[in-house]
Amino acid sequence: MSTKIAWLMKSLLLAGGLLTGCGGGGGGSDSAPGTGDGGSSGESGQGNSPGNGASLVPSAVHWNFDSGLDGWTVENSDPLVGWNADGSPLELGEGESHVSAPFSLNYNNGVDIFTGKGANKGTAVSPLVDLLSLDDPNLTFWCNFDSEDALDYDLRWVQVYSPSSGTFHVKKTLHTTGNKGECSNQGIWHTHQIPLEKEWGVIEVRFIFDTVDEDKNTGKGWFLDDVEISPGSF
Ligand SMILES: [Ca+2]
Ligand SMILES: [Ca+2]
Ligand SMILES: [Ca+2]
Repeated sequence: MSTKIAWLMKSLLLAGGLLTGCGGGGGGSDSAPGTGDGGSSGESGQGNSPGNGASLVPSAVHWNFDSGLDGWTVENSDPLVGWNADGSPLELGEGESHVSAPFSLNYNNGVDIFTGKGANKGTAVSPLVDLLSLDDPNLTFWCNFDSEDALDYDLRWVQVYSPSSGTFHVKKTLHTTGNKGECSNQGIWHTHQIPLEKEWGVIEVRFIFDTVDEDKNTGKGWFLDDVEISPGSF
């Protein structure tokens, strides 16, 4: 059974509430424009504190956002639009705005990404995760979006960052134009898998959305669910 199929099967179990905990799956990496800040101020979370206020997840982890932000912190440029763990808007594409019910991590105001006050931007930051105990770790997540089909607007990035060293291990651009690339399935839930390296040690995952301007912000935004860091083997 391929890793992809195994991941999809596991995710279906997760979506059905038959399994809780962790799992793994798929990706790549490339460059992204400077989005170096975003912060990792502490919130609730699992594990011991690494000393900077953020929670430390000691090993494999799965975030379904069904009871809230699961320790993730968010920073939004405009209080009218931003990252939340919620079920609004409920519908997305031909389906719902979550994979595992009832919530996903999503960037919008419950309707769209328009504020009437210009551009808006937000960063969602995971709790710290220690990769050292994980063999062939992967970051896997379900993704869906409804936004401007453009290379320069309604931008989406995923990053993997080590706060202790200030190192970006992954800066991956997910926005494309013309339905190209691995994240071209607008309105359709799909998975991404990004290989990590245990030697990176303690890392955090960041999702960043930036409208860049106030035009064509009638889309519902960006949606993520069942984000997971886990060993590569099944
Ligand atoms: Ca929302
Ligand atoms: Ca969920
Ligand atoms: Ca736009």
